[in-house]
Amino acid sequence: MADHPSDLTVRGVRIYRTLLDLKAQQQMAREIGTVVAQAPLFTPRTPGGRKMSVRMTSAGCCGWFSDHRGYRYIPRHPSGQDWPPIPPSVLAVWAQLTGLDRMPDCCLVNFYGGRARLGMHQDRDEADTAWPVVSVSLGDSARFRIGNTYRGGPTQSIWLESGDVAVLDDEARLIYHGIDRVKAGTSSLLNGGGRINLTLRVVY
Ligand code: MD3
Ligand code: FE
Repeated sequence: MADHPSDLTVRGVRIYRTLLDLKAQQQMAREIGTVVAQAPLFTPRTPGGRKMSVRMTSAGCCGWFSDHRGYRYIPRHPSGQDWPPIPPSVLAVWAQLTGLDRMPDCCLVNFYGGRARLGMHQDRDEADTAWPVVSVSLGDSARFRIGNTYRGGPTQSIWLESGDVAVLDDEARLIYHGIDRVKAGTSSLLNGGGRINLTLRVVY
């Protein structure tokens, strides 16, 4: 794979800067628009009862969900409809970067508008966390905070921009991470602004 000069690895998180050029970003944004039209964004609640500021939906055979009963994957959108299929352009990025024959079960779609943020957390709702996670950023730039495999301790922050793709595997797969803020007006990719992050996961 052609290396981009500004690609970098931070605490085991591999970041491919602008892996997607503008045309590829536009294509993916259109395909995610179709997903959102079929499976509208909703506002999950934390187990503590608070509304999350990030709105979410999913594609694939299951979708990530949260309410007072906890975090989990569910087989249908809260509307009762099936989750739409994961778009081919998204599966192609997974295949290219992981080299795996196994395709992801879930593409979680996170939408950040206004002051949305995501607190520091670990991703461990999947049955086997040995599988990698792939993350695609589209739209406005976001401050991504990378911590440690334990809660607390020193962190490092970087900006994720539209078209950047991150791969989380090995020790980075169980690292605490979060999004501190999104900078409005840094991208014109999405109509109405904001940021979309896609995370591809093997769940079962
Ligand atoms: C590190 N999403 O959906 S993407 C999430 O930008 C999530 O919406 C953020 O954290 C976002 O769970 C961060 C980068 C990312 C994604 C998944 C990871 C970093 C990760 C899984 C394990 C470790
Ligand atoms: Fe996460």
